[in-house]
Amino acid sequence: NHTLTLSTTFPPPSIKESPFATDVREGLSAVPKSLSSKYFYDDAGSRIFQQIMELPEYYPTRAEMEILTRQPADIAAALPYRKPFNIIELGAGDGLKTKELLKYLVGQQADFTYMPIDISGEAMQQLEGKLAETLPGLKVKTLVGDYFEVLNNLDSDGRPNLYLFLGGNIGNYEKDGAINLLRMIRNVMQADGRLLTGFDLRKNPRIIQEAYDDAAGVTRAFNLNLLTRMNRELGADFFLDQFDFYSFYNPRNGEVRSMLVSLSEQDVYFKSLNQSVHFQKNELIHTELSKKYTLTEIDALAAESGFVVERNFFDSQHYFTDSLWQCD
Ligand code: AVJ
Repeated sequence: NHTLTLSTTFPPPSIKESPFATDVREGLSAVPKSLSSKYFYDDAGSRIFQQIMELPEYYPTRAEMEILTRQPADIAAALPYRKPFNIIELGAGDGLKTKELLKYLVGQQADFTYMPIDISGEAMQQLEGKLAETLPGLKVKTLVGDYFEVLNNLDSDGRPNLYLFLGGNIGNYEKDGAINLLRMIRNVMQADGRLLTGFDLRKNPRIIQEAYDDAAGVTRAFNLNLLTRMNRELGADFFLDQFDFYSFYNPRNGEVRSMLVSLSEQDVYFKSLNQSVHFQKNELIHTELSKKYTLTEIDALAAESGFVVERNFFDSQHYFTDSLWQCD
């Protein structure tokens, strides 16, 4: 007696699905619904993010740029390196801010190799080209892939490493995720290693609220682009006018939460998942956490991940810090 068992989903998810498809399927069947903010950054989303960084309300990029432009000498002097070292940057992106620090170090004839890591091969090629043009004396070794894999297979040539995690990207992680990532860095780090991480700080709540709900609606477009991306990459049939964008800052815990709101009860069909997702009227899709830290929270996070804060580098308004950590 032979029984043939047929898979109820075709194609089988384990074989055909992209990580994006899996995460969307899981995120939109969960209660409450959520999507990871890392999926904001397709080509269109990366262009919208460039526009966000130029908004009058969006202060973090300018604040960190000020730190790296005005204090590269202080940052360099705080490093214990008098011999060749590496600068390993997680999520380098366009590398515009880092260039200020690199420029200073090249001018000082510091002996180091810059190793930017990014998931996007295209971004790394562009960065390499741009650096070859503007800082021809700089030694660059680009690394393409997932942080975890690249860091665990990295050959630092026996040199001490300065790890950079700039831009306030740490703010997108929930507490456990942030500790996991920082411990992973701690595990690959030697005693003479250092970590420089960007944290957006608590400030007047109105300033933060407006940075994440700008008047021109660019942040709104950034969020709605997730629906466009699912339409294109997963064959979904989202109508963008059936969703609203909402974000709010809670000054009691420092969390900006962004979300999409379904404006009607509706079903959205995903062709490539062969599945529909039901939305109640006013149901939410959580899209992003952007956590704002106190200095006390930064100390605690360092301690929980095996580090101590050596020094904070602030902008003139104390909106942001690039926090230099060493192993505890
Ligand atoms: C790139 C993660 C630092 O959280 O401020 C900007 C992304 N989201 N506006 C941030 C973002 C909405 C940004 N980071």
